[in-house]
Amino acid sequence: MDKKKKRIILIGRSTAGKTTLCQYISKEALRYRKTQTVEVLNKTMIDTPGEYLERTGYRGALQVSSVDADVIVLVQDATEQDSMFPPAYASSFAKPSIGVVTKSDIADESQIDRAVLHLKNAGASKIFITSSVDGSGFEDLLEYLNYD
Ligand SMILES: Nc1nc2c(ncn2[C@@H]2O[C@H](COP(=O)(O)OP(=O)(O)OP(=O)(O)O)[C@@H](O)[C@H]2O)c(=O)[nH]1
Ligand SMILES: [Mg+2]
Repeated sequence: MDKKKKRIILIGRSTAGKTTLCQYISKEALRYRKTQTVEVLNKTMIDTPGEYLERTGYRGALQVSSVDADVIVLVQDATEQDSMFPPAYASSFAKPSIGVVTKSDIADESQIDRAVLHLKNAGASKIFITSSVDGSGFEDLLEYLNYD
């Protein structure tokens, strides 16, 4: 029997690559479109605008939206020096949280290491290093989520 696909909510700053990640997972053509509001894609992915994390007054909206998810996915751009996630942010959701590093195709090893550290500090239990452009790192992630 197929294991049930995990419903995910993607959280990360603007331009982190959340929507692109959804497009890659859905096997859609990658097309830039700024996310303006919470969107449910393919019934399993809750995509959120980066502003909801960046503006502290909006963070409650992420908590509310996360109710429908099985897993919290914290998304960190490897080329981004800083992290928007407060320390132990993951523990504010009463759900498993994983981390996804994006843009590994344009980052060097030290940038990727730094992004992994940001996600560990945020409390991600498992971390996947991906590129939606060259498709690397998705095998493990999709297996974890019971996709395909
Ligand atoms: N090189 C590279 N570029 C990427 C990758 N993922 C996303 N991008 C680019 O990063 C930019 C922002 O990607 P989005 O997926 O729209 O970012 P987002 O996190 O959804 O941003 P908001 O909707 O504003 O919250 C786009 O120009 C993407 O093409 C990747 O893995 N590699
Ligand atoms: Mg988006």
